[in-house]
Amino acid sequence: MLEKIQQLLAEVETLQAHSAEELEALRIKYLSKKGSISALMNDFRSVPAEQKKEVGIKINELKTRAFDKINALRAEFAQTDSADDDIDITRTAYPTPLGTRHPLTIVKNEIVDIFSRLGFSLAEGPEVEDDWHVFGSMNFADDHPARDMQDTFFIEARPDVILRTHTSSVQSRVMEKTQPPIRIICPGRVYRNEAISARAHCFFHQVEGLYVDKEVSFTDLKQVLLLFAREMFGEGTQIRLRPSYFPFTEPSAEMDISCNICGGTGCAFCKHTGWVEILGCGMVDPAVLQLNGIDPTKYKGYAFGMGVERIANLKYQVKDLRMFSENDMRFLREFEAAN
Ligand code: 2NM
Repeated sequence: MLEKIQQLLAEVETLQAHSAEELEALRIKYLSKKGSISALMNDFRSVPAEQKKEVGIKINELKTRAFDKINALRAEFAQTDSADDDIDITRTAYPTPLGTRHPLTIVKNEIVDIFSRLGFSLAEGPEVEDDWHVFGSMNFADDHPARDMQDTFFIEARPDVILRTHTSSVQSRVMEKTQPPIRIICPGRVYRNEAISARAHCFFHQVEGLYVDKEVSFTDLKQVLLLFAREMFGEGTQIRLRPSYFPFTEPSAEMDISCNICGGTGCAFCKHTGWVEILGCGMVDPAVLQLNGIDPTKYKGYAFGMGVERIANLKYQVKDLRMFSENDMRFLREFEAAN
């Protein structure tokens, strides 16, 4: 019996395993209920009484050694395993997939591209603005409701620091330092203090255009906008202009396009009118030219502004405006092919 224990002790000292399976086989061979150490325990009953103490101590020693040895081998495996974790051999060899452009960026780029082809150049400016460039220079009366805290984000204790509510502030900044001809297209994010819902958000994106020169007419405006509508929504697109009011233009108009979902026959999207509104426009009020350092007796201008979300909705029928700012990958991946 003592010989058998001695032999197993020697065996245990030299154990080696090259895989988790081999290690498990060793555990079963030595330590399981049917293993060789358990077998020794069974034989223990037949050991003569005077030898029981010595044999008992030896079996326990063997059991501890076997246990420690197998645990030590397992620890070695755990270490080499975690080093291997850095290399995932199941991973594809192809390059990491490219990201996609945001739908609003795709639409904004398309709008800017169309106007660039008509000779408009890109102008951008700050989102954090002052009262003058957003309201004062744009002919907003001192008591105009847009100046109200209800509509505009103010910085506490700094009444002259606001978030722009339209990108006209960029056009003011260009006019105050450039003399005509001016032909610019101004895309950017704007902010309004509104409760967030499926139809409104506290920020959205605009593209505004401005053309100032010696001879600029409402007819020019109409023709440029017709061309834009057809480039954006297709050759068959019709436009119509309805009289409107803006503080910075006179006369002012809102432009509809024939509904590009039903083709003008009437559907839920166009509320069965066959037309959908896409932008506001007008002849720049001479007072605005004057306020921005341009002589209104020499120059005239037209301007227009549109919401990028609105155009994107028309192109992609996005039901909830919040989709544009939540960055849900399932939504964004829909536009993989669009750019
Ligand atoms: C709109 C509608 C109509 C506009 C006017 C000007 C400026 F700088 F000339 F005064 N910029 N943008 C304008 C005119 C914007 O957005 C719906």
